[in-house]
Amino acid sequence: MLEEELKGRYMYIHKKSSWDKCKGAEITPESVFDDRRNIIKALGLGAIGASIPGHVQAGIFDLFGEKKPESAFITSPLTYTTNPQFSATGIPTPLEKVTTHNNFYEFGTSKQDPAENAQGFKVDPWTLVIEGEVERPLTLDLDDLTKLIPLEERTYRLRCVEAWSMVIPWVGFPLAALLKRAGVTSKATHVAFETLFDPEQMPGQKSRLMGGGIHYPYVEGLTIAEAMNELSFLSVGLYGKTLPPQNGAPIRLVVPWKYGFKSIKSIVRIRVMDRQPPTSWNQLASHEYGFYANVNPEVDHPRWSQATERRIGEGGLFSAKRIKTQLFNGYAEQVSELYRGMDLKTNF
Ligand SMILES: Nc1nc2c(c(=O)[nH]1)N[C@H]1C(S)=C(S)[C@@H](COP(=O)(O)O)O[C@H]1N2
Ligand SMILES: [Mo]
Repeated sequence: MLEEELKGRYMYIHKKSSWDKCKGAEITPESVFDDRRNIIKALGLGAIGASIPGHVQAGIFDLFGEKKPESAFITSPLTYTTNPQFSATGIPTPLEKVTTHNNFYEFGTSKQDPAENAQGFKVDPWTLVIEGEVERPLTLDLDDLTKLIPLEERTYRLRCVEAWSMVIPWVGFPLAALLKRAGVTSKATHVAFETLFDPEQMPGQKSRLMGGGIHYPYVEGLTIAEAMNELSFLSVGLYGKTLPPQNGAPIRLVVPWKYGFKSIKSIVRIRVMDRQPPTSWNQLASHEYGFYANVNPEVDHPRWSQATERRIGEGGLFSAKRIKTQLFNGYAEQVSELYRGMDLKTNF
């Protein structure tokens, strides 16, 4: 663990900022969390997640006196082709980690909250609208999300601004394919995204404390060039099946060269705009989270270093593997052109 990071945490404890992104798992010692999972494994129950029948899972949560989901969310197999052009080097993070170590503040701010609180999330019916500076506004239902555009699998690295990372096999389609269907007008400069607002289903939207102080709905944005880049991806699944709610069911953005907070979950609106839209983390703490949010080991977060990252699921029980963070999360070849001549220190 880096000294700078520890200092960040220490400072947090004293500052008690409601917007500290590192409060979740970073304050819950990973060893305690892993310990709990090993107890689950020792019981022979396997992974916590969508693959476990609801009653068994409810039993697991019972064991730890935690909130019981009514029944586990059901994920279904998808039909897709694998795109070998986008297969990240590195071992894919185990499904069990991908689905139990999440940031989805609508369901609580600790890493295990989304898996515990989102199992009853309803994605059917779902409506996603594509509107604004487009020639043909679209209204898609749940079925359209997996049928409109051929699905492909791409394995991407995901680097959270909190300095942890994963390697995830997503299933989905390029954002550009959807935008081309809608026909972006010549006025378009940016694309705005919005998560569902439904406080009845999302407890974090009901309480400022549980929702981490974010002003909901969660919103994000990209420039039109970023949105049209071949890497920008709309994911409807992972590990070959539809997305579990904790990962952003039924559709979420994946922008692998940017910090994870750009990869907005459970999207209901995509609005093509003629100006830069507001974004949730920037609204909350503009000196810490910029609009661009490009992964950059040379531009530190004001409270911790971004030079290295902790690969979730690799390393031992008490130590996780730390690796060097790469510029644009290792996707410089595909995206550096987008930022040519730009000062990445001021445009962070
Ligand atoms: N709506 C919404 N989307 C969100 C978040 C959130 O809190 N709410 N967290 C973001 C952050 S900080 C990260 S790191 C990724 C995590 O995605 P994962 O849980 O699927 O790994 O989701 C992003 N998308
Ligand atoms: Mo994140």
